[in-house]
Amino acid sequence: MSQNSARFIVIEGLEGAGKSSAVSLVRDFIEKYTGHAPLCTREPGGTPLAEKIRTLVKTTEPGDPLCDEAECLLIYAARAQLVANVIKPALARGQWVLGDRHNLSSLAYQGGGRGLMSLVETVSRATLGDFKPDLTLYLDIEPALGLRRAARRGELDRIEQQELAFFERARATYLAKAQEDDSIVVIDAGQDMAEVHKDILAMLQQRL
Ligand code: T5A
Repeated sequence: MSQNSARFIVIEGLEGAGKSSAVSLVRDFIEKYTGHAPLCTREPGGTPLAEKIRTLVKTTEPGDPLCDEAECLLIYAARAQLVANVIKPALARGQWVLGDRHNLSSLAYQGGGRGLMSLVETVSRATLGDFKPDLTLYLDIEPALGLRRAARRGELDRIEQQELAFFERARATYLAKAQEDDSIVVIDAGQDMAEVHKDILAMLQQRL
């Protein structure tokens, strides 16, 4: 694999969509396809500083609720760190990068869910410019089903405790963005895991 053919692939979806197992599947596929393991990242997070921001974003501070604008800006601060210090250097040295969430999450959650699309677009342009994934697999799930799956794992975090309508708006934004952008592929994540994985592999074989 030549240096400049390294790609940035991202898995997206609402809570409980099955991103964790999809990441393992895609990581193994990339390793077989390129002969090298990809660098795996998660957002928010993925650098020491960005992981601290992740904790701030996921937890509730008693008496000092995180306002929507601060949530958005914190997430972009974490992403700017990750892109500058981890993702771009990896791609530059020829290593593929596999992301568990990236900018599309902000468009969906902060833009669609919180109604801050104008802020999201402004900060996205200012921090990322035209940098974007080569391919995004969006695992589409009914929010109620995804949240039931997520709840089975234990206590829900600050964002997971939002009302269902928040996730409905986020999902609608994911689907609208996928319609506009050829590099975003929608996978039906409401199926059995085996079916979801079959669809992911078929799509990877076709796209790569
Ligand atoms: N956020 C993040 C923003 O608001 N804006 C942003 O820009 C970014 C980057 C991150 C939080 O931050 C928000 C979104 C999030 O709320 P997170 O922990 O990284 O938090 O993300 P989550 O979506 O919360 O991660 P989850 O672990 O909940 O989702 P997954 O990874 O999609 O779910 P997964 O794979 O663990 O599956 C959940 C359960 O369902 C089962 C699994 O076995 C597991 O038990 N499952 C299935 N069961 C039946 N059939 C299937 N097909 C199944 N697939 C999975």
